[in-house]
Amino acid sequence: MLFKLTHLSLGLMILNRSYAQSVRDKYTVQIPESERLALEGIVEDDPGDQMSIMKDWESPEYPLIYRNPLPIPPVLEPKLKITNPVTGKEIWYYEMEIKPFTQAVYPTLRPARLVGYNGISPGPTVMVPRGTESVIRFINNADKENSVHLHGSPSRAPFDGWADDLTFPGEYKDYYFPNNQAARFLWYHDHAVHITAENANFGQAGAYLITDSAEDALGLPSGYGEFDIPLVLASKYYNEDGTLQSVLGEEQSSWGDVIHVNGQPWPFLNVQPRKYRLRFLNAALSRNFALYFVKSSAQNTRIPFQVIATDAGLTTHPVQTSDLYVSVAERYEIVFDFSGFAGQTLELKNFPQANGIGTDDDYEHTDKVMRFVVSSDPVQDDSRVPEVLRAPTAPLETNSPASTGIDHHFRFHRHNSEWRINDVGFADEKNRILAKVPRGKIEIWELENGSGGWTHPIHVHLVDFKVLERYGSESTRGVMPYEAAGLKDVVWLGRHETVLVEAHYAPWDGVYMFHCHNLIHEDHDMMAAFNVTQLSNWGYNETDFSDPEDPRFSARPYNRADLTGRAGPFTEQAIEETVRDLALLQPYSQLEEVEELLEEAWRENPNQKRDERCEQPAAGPIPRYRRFVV
Ligand SMILES: *[C@@H]1O[C@H](CO)[C@@H](O)[C@H](O)[C@H]1NC(C)=O
Ligand SMILES: *[C@@H]1O[C@H](CO)[C@@H](O)[C@H](O)[C@H]1NC(C)=O
Ligand SMILES: CC(=O)N[C@H]1CO[C@H](CO)[C@@H](O)[C@@H]1O
Ligand SMILES: [Cu+2]
Repeated sequence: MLFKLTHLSLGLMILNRSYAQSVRDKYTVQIPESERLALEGIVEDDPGDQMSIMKDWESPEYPLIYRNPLPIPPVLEPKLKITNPVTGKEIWYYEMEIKPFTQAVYPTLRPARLVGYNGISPGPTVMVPRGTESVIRFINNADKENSVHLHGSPSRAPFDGWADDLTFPGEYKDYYFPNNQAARFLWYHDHAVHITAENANFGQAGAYLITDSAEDALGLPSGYGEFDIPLVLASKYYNEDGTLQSVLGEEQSSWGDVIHVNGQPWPFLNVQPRKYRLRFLNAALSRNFALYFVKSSAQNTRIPFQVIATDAGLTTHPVQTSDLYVSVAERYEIVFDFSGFAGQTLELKNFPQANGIGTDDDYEHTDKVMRFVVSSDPVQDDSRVPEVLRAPTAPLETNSPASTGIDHHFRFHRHNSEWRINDVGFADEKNRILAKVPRGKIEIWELENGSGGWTHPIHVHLVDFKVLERYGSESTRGVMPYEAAGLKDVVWLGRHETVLVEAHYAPWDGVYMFHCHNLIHEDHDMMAAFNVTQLSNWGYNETDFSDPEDPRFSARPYNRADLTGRAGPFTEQAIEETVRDLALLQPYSQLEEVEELLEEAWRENPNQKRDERCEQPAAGPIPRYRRFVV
C-alpha cells in the first residue's frame, strides 16, 4: 500500500513538474538579476510538512451551536454630505470611533472585552454608490494604535492603511476614499504594524459595499440584510473564563476553534424558500475555509450554488460549484436557491484542511459554520441570475495574458523562524521595496509557496489581478473556475503551490504593501512593498500622494471634550473645511485625465524601462535580514 502510494505521488510529481515547465515555457522570465541572486541564496526552514490530527476543544465547550440568530451589521449613515469644490459632486463624511465594548459569548461565563469600530464587531457596514467619494474619520479611543486599510480600494498611498502610518489612542485620522470602482464588496480592517492580528481578532473589521446601477439592473436577489446577506467569517479561541484569547506572542498561526459568522459563534438564519445573495468574507486571522452546503438530513450530498462575484465584484458570468475555497481576506458572493428546501434545514459546512490544500488545525466543530432554517410557506421570488453579469474588463480579461513575461518572482517562506518574502521582512526598511513598477505598466508576478507545511493567502494592495496559472509539485487543482471568472486582490497559495498573477499597476503612483494575509505571518514579518514610480515622460502636474507616511495626512490629537461636545475639529464647519481642503488637492478627481495620459505615454513608448535606480546598501551594523535591492 505504502509502495503504491509512493509511486502514485511520484507519478503526480513528474506530471506536475512537466506542467510547471510547460507553463514556464509560455512566458519569458525577465526578473531582475538581483532578485534571481537573492532567490538562489534563500535557505528555508524545514516545514515538517505533516497534517495535524483533529483536536477537541481548546476554548471552553460552546453549548449553543446553531441556537443563536445571525446578527446583521447595521448600515452606517453618513454624518454629513459635503460638496466637492472641484467636481461639484457629494462627498459622504462618516465617523467611526474605535472603542472597547463587551460581548457575552458564553451564556454562563464572563463576557469578552472586545475593541471595535463604533463599539461593535463586525463594524457597521458602509454602503456607498459608485462615484460618490467618502471621507471617514477614524477616532482612536482604544488602548492600542491602529491603521485602517480599505481592502480592495485603489486608495492613494496616505489613505491606504500603511502599517507604519499609525493613529495612537487620543488621535484621529481622516481617510479619503475614491469609490470609483464597479459594485463590489470591499472591507475595512486594521493594518497596524505587528499588532494587526490582535486588533482584527478583537474586532476591527467591517464590510464596505460599493453599489451601482448596472448591478442593480440585473435583478439579482437584493435588499441588504433581507435577501442580500453579508457573512463575515472568523475563527477564535476563548479563555476558560469566557474572555477572548490574545494572540500577542503567537508567531505561527491562530487557527481558532470557535467559528463565528458576523460575530456570533455558529448562528442560524431563518430564510424563505427562494434565492438569496450571500456575500462571504473570510475575516479570520489564519483559518481558510472550503465551504459547502448540505441538508441536515443528508450530510454527504453537497448542494450546488452559483458564484456571482469575487474580490473585485461581479464575475463575467455565474459559475456553478458545490464547494468554494475562501482563504483569508478573500470575498466570494453566491446566489443560493432555497426554493427546493421548504420546511427543511440546511447547513453550511467546512472541509477539514480544505481538502488537503490547507494545513489549518482542525477541531471537533470547525467543520461547521452555520445553519439555514427554511420556512415552509411558498413565496413569490422575482429575482434572477442572468447568464451574463458584466463585460470583461480591459486589459486583463480582454487579452489574457495582456503582457509577455514574468517580471517578478516572490517566494513566501520561513527562515530562522521568521516569515519572509525573498528573505526580506517589513522591518527591513532599507530593502523592503521589492519591486519598482513604472506607473501604468502591466506586470506578471510569480508567487511561490515552496514549503508544504504552510499556506499563504497573498494580498497585493492597489490593484486587481487576474490569476493566470496555478501549479506546483503537488497541486492539481489549477485555477478554480470561479477564480478565473473575475478579478481578485487575494490569491491562495496552498501547499506547494505557485501562481502567476497579472495586474495593471495604475492609476496611482506611490508605495504600497503586498503581504501574506494570514495576519500572524503578516505581523511577523511576511510583508514587503512595491513602488509604482512616476513615468519620466509624464509631464503632468498633480499633487504628490506617493508617500504613505506623508505628514500632511497623518493622525492628529484630539480632546475628548471636543469630540463629545462637537467642538474644535468636530464642528460641522471644521469638518467641512477639512474635507474641502482635502478635495482641493484632487486625490481622485483627475482619474479620467490620468488614465488617458497613462495610455498615451505607454502607446508612445511601449518599452518604458523598469526604474533601476536604487539606494546604496546601508552601512553600519549587520542587518537582521539578508539585504538586496531591486
Ligand atoms: C518611489 O519612487 C519614486 C520615483 O517615482 C521615488 O521618488 C521615491 O523616493 C520612491 N520611494 C521609495 C520609498 O523608495
Ligand atoms: C505645473 O505647476 C507649476 C507650478 O504650479 C507651473 O508653473 C507649471 O506651469 C505647471 N505645468 C503644467 C504642465 O501644468
Ligand atoms: C522549495 C520548493 O519546494 N520549491 C518548489 C515550490 O513550488 C514550485 C512550483 O510548485 C517548485 O518548482 C519548487 O521547486
Ligand atoms: Cu502566510
